[in-house]
Amino acid sequence: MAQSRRAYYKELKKVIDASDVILQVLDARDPEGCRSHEIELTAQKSGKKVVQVLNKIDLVPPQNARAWQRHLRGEFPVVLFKATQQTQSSNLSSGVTLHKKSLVENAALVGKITSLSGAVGTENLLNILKNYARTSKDSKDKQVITVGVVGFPNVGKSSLINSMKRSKAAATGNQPGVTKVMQEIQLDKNIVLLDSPGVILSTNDQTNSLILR
Ligand SMILES: Nc1nc2c(ncn2[C@@H]2O[C@H](COP(=O)(O)OP(=O)(O)OP(=O)(O)O)[C@@H](O)[C@H]2O)c(=O)[nH]1
Ligand SMILES: [Mg+2]
Repeated sequence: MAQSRRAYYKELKKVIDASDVILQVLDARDPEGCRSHEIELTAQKSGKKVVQVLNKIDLVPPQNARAWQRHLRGEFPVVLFKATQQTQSSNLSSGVTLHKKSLVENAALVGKITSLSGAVGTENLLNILKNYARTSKDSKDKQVITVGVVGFPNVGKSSLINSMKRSKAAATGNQPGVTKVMQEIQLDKNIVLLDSPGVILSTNDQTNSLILR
């Protein structure tokens, strides 16, 4: 376990180093608890932009999500997000024509299925990234930016990437540790997303130095 932990740190460091923009994915149920101030500071110190994404907003009351958004907005752009989940439900909603009677009788279930399909926040996020791509200084005429997607295990980094890409480009799962190595996904001609393994950074963790220095 310690071995894989170390390997995950190395992959995370690779992602941070290679990125112009860091997307920190936070679980809307406990955004402060899964925030890494170290990553934010390191990124900002080296001139990288940081964007906070409050993911899984379908699991909290809307007013909570908005309160967290207001709290973080003083420092960072914040996007409220719900990723598409690659379960049978999303297949169902795309592939099955439901009988009118069953729609009425199973209203709750149908509601659940339709709420599972379709992501929320992709447009917003894309606009922010496109804006950075347009104004990026390093890449002059090419205006290509690399966006590192980082965050605690299981917060939905890979699901977010798939929702942005509108396909299953990155493996996801309901267990932490699904993503093990850095993965590059071309979103469009200007934006490259980097998926990273989830790593929990605590302030008194010695291994932090691996990432930050
Ligand atoms: N309800 C809900 N579930 C989500 C959302 N986004 C992701 N999930 C679920 O959360 C779990 C983890 O998603 P992943 O995308 O694999 O998370 P990850 O951050 O890439 O995880 P690691 O690669 O293991 O660090 C999966 O079961 C997803 O279906 C969301 O917006 N809402
Ligand atoms: Mg992942």
